[in-house]
Amino acid sequence: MPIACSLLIHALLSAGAVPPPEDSWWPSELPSRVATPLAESPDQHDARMAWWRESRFGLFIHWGLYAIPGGYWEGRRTGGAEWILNSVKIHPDDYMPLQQQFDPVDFDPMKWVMIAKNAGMKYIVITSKHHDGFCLWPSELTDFDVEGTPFGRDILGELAEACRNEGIVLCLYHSIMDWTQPDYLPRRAWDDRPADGADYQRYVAYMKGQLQELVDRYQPAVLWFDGEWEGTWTHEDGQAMYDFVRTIDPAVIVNNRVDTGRTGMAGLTRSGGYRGDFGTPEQEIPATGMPFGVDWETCMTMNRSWGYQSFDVAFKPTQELLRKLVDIASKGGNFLLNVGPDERGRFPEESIDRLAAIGDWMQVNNESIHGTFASCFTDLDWGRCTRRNLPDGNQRLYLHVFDSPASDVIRLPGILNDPVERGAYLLATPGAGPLAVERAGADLVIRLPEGMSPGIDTVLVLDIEGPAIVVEAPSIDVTEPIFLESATLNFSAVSDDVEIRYTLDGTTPELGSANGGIGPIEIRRSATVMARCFFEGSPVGSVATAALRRVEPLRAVQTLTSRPGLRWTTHLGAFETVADFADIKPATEGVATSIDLSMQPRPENFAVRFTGFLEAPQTGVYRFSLDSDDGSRLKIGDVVVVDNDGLHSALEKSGVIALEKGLHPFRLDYFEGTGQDDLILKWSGPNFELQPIPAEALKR
Ligand code: JFZ
Repeated sequence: MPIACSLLIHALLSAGAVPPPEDSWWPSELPSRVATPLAESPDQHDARMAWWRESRFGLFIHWGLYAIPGGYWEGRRTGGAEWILNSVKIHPDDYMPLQQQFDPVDFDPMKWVMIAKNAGMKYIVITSKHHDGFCLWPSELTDFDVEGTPFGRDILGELAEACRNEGIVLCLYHSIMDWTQPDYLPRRAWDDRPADGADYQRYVAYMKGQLQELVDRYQPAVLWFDGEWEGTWTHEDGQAMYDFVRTIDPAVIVNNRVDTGRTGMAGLTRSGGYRGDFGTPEQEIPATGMPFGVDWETCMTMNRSWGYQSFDVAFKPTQELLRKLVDIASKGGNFLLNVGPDERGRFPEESIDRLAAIGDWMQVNNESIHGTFASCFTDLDWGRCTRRNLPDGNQRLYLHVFDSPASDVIRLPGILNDPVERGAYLLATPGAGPLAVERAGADLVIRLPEGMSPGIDTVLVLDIEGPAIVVEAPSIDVTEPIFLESATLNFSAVSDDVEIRYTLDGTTPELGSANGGIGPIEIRRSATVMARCFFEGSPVGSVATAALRRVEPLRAVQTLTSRPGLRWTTHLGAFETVADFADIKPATEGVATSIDLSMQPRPENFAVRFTGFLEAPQTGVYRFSLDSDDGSRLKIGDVVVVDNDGLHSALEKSGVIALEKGLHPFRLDYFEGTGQDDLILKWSGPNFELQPIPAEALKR
């Protein structure tokens, strides 16, 4: 289908072809096409992300051939769900014939869409293709698709239409890893199909062709990539794929698994130019949320599996699922909750029940989720908070009471705004008498209705004057935790209405302690700094602490001569820590003037050691940031400055050390097990920002 057609469908969407919503809130219109998709301004970016940010809640659907075995293979309960081909080591020739059994006679896309919609979900992400390579739409580029099944129907097409009719946004999960497509590499170890003719670049072209089909046929609003972690998919492939899909559909939103910048299960995107519009924490919720402006979506199963397995009945209770939704919204993220339909196309009863119960709550309280943003409080002992800006410049707080408070009041700690006159009320019964709100120093205290038991989550509404100003611990600004002669400290708080008091001897600051609000402070001795805010004479928020240590710089060494470049050696083996290759003799050796993996002897199971000297341009404090996949360790002199050891995906760690001007013995150990590989070392120091170590500083 030509681009003109997807243009038309976007036009239809914005022209209101979607039936008008019956509830008060609805996603902003999907943005229309822009001429230069990749050079978007912050405003254009916000416009593209708006519907997604407002939605907050979506349905993930993992469905494919794997629903037929459903975790059983050859009469045995094997588990594995959508990974069964891999977990049971099934040969593609034994797996692919499942296609002939795929006949989900109960598939009813309208039923699915209504279940999602009634649960308060605004979008659906379904697997167009999972790791097994089977396609849920009739693809021109493969026969391993739904067209070749007894069922024969275009599943994505029918679901897209049902979504369109109900105003649910259709999104697609698309796997990069593909266990059956003949050009995909690496092959599973038990897959003995001849790999001679396999051509990974042709596989990438196949993917692009399929994504073009998907965009043309179904206009997915999100492309949710996955399976990017095998070493064959590179950062360059990721960048190119992101740019490709944004070029064929400038409005599309793309997750960060398109590129190689994801940090494991935590799912956030590392710094360094990695593509992706949002982070993808998996089965977990970031403990403290993310800084404002970082978009993320937690995906989670209701039981333990993504794909269908009849025996997996470990479903989380409704209360837990709903409170996760609220917790995520209170941290500014989206919740993508999964259902694995069975081989007939039915959602498990347990999933249906839970979504219905969530829907009952959302019916009354959805205003406290959709279109809201993160809490202004880091910690509330009675529940969570979400917020919305009101047209008059005031702010609405939704106070989600989870647990029966010990008394009949809840406390909003450290909030300096006054409530607007109306007071607080229950979202479920706005007309009932208002709840009294009183100021108690820096806190607001709200009286709960008598005998209230919160149930899953009772939502109170409180409008406050202007954007929330909440006093917590002051921030202590200091360049590094170690210093040579002296260090400069700065304190700051969110409001000038509070005073900052600090101590340097590890005692809790009191009203009579030194005043931290009058400019920078210089210290010359090691200190445990503690600082706290005071409002009208009383302490507010917690105590901030920082340990600052005065140190001697590591002595430089004298060498008779030094030459440019570090010496490197490579070592072969399946290592799990950097110690494992200490005694393995080198496979190759040479000299490098930059730290990278250009000398890597093979794609997997190898190690590299760099040795020589690092030249510190000045005496001072240096920070080293070491990002590697898998493990690495940096030693300067006898000091382990950064220990990033062990088998892991890309992970950044940093450490500080004070160095005298001159040469210092340097050793960097790195190893790669399997999958992607990466090694990035950067430093910052006296008068320069974090950057790669220049060739001039590397000696031997
Ligand atoms: C991936 C898939 O393999 C899985 O089948 C499902 O689709 C899920 C949503 O995504 O699972 C992953 C991906 C990455 C990690 C763990 C599970 N990881 O990096 O730790």
